Amino acid sequence: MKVGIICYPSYGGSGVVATELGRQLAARGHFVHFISYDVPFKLNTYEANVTFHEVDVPSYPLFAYPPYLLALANKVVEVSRRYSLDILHAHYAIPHATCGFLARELLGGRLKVVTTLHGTDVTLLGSNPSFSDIIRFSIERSDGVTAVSEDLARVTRELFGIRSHIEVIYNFVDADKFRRLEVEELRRQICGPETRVLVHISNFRPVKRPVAVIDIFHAVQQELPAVLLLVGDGPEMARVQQRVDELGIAQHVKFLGKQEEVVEILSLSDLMLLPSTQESFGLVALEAMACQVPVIASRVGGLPEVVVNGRAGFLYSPEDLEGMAQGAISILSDPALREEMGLHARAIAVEKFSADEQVARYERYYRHVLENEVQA
Ligand code: GMT
Repeated sequence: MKVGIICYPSYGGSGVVATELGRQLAARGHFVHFISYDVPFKLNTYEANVTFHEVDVPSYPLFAYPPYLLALANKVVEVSRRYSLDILHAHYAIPHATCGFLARELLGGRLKVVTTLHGTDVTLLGSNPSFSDIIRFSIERSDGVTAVSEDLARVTRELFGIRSHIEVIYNFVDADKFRRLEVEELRRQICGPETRVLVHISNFRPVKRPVAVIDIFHAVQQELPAVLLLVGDGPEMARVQQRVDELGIAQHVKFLGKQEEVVEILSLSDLMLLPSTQESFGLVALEAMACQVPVIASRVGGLPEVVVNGRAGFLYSPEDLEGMAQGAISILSDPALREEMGLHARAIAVEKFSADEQVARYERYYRHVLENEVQA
């Protein structure tokens, strides 16, 4: 198949999933065309069967806001004509599903559009009156719609009253790449043998609650020798730094900034903290699990489908920071429990969320859409 993929190229789960899906499809012999304003950050090397097409938005004195959607749709049409795309896979509803609709109209219907909903496109933007109608319209006009968890499919149906089928295809992890590495030497450089290593990886948006991460860590660190690795950057970073200073724990918190590769960091880690207010799936939790890192997380959205409570970590209501700290302490103070949970977490990642299985499901779904077999 010839597949166009439109996604956000910067840091963020939807871009990571879209890029990894494209690479896996290309490895299976499909021709994949990424179309975006920049090269997706995980697409950092030559890949057979993969082409990137950059969208340029011309500046013009009348454009207070550059019309990216229009330039993107125009580029999709151009690429589709040149390479005879079969499928356009839009990751994230805004503006990509809308772009799919526009491009298909411009091509007189000669393109099938599959939209994958990733979470905040529905849960945050979907309830914003500035976008809700266009999101509903774009979802309803897609030829096929997938969601990354059962919970997200349910929320989408409830929020928009959508009655057509939404196919749930879970996010996935390359379990050969995401595996626990031997990093004892590196770990020795970071902390002493008794020190526990906690990690939080995100884009530091309010929905991730990185300030709560600091509070949970502080409670843990009062009971056990511990360090916290913070990976990523974003709008909450200044508040995070302020909280670290207020609590006087700067020497225990390491700011690592944005990192392209996190397998080594996860391999150093004993526990991940993810106290988000909302999480449609929690890709970063799955990556941690694949590296045998148990997860303490909020019982929200799709997280219970990923972090199996009591096996891969513990889930709490998002307000229950005290519970999260106690859960972290119980895992970190019992090496056998930590090890056992790590192994369970890896087993769940491999058995339920393997790239092979989920990518094959996307392939099957594309074929259904191409054959017009999408259930109404
Ligand atoms: O989590 C983010 O801030 C980024 C966002 C995105 O769209 O890139 O992530 C969403 O999509 C990811 C990939 O499907 C999911 O793993 C995340 O759970 C989801 N984030 C939220 O629902 C908050």
